[in-house]
Amino acid sequence: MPPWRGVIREFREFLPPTEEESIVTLLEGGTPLIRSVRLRDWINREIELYLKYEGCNPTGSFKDRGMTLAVSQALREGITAVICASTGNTSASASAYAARAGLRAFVLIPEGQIALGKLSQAIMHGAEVLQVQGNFDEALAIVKEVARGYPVALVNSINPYRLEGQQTAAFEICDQLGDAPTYQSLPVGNAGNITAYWKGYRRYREAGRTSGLPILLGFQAEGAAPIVRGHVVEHPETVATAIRIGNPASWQQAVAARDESGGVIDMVSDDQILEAYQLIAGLEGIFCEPASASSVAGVIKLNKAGRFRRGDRIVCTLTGNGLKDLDCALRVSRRPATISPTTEAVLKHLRF
Ligand code: AN7
Repeated sequence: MPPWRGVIREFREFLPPTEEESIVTLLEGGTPLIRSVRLRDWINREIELYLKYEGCNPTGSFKDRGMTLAVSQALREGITAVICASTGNTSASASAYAARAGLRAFVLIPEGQIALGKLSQAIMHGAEVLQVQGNFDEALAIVKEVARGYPVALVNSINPYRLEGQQTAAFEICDQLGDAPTYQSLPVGNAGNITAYWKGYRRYREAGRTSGLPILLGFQAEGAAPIVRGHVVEHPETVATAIRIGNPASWQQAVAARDESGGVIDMVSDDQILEAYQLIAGLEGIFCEPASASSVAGVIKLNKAGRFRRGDRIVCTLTGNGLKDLDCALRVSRRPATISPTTEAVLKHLRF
């Protein structure tokens, strides 16, 4: 097999054209679709469960799929700076792709509310990071205004190139499974990704690459569930900081995608998210971040309500890498024992 060339080159026929010289890529995409056995057995032995591990992207999240298109487009238009508001992953991705392209990056993040791994990424890639004393929704409103008046490309998912690129995860899942799954489960924050997946599944179906479409399942955190509750949440709160969003930019598109697919957007509690987070790591050897685990937490919730039938193929997308948020991992885990440097002390702990 030839080496992977990044999503713009791999899926050229399905994406807006980009000339070779303006492609900015870190060879994103091509992430594994891992068949779950132990977690599947824990949930329901009659279903098929697959985990699309987007934490394997170059900056550790699915955002890279859209950022390669958005930053390539900015370069093509001769724009020399990008800007975004972010709960963390968008800022990490925008900073990395801007560094690669030689563009300036400005990122606005809610103060004290993003995982340290993501903040470290933005800083390391040389972005100008501004911590806003407010939440993501407030930061997004500001960057939209700035981008309207100044020569800077807005690279949040309201930039249409972002969603074009993020469709490629759906393409890959269809290629990996040989057809569309029965269900596609995703975390929902700003609601761009679920919108992009639906676009991608539809596009592949129209091109005759699949025989049908999946039913979409989207999950918000209970403390940040505007779509489920039907109103803006002024003060969103959740352990899953990536989806701590009270007024999603792609709200209407996500609702349309949900309805067209015959699916649901539901919510899961922080406890359910953290349970799934630990199960995925402990039963499958896959470390994802808390927000990502909401896709599995939601499937566990719906399974208990009797939603699934024998043979259903369910894909849960694990949107980001667990290494980004080590504080959370250590908070929910037992600390290792400290022992004296003797075989005897080790054996005492092994309890054979
Ligand atoms: C790991 O980085 O909004 O519903 O600013 O980082 O498309 O917003 C991140 C969102 C899911 C939700 N999982 O996706 C940001 C940001 C992870 C995320 C989502 C995000 P959308």
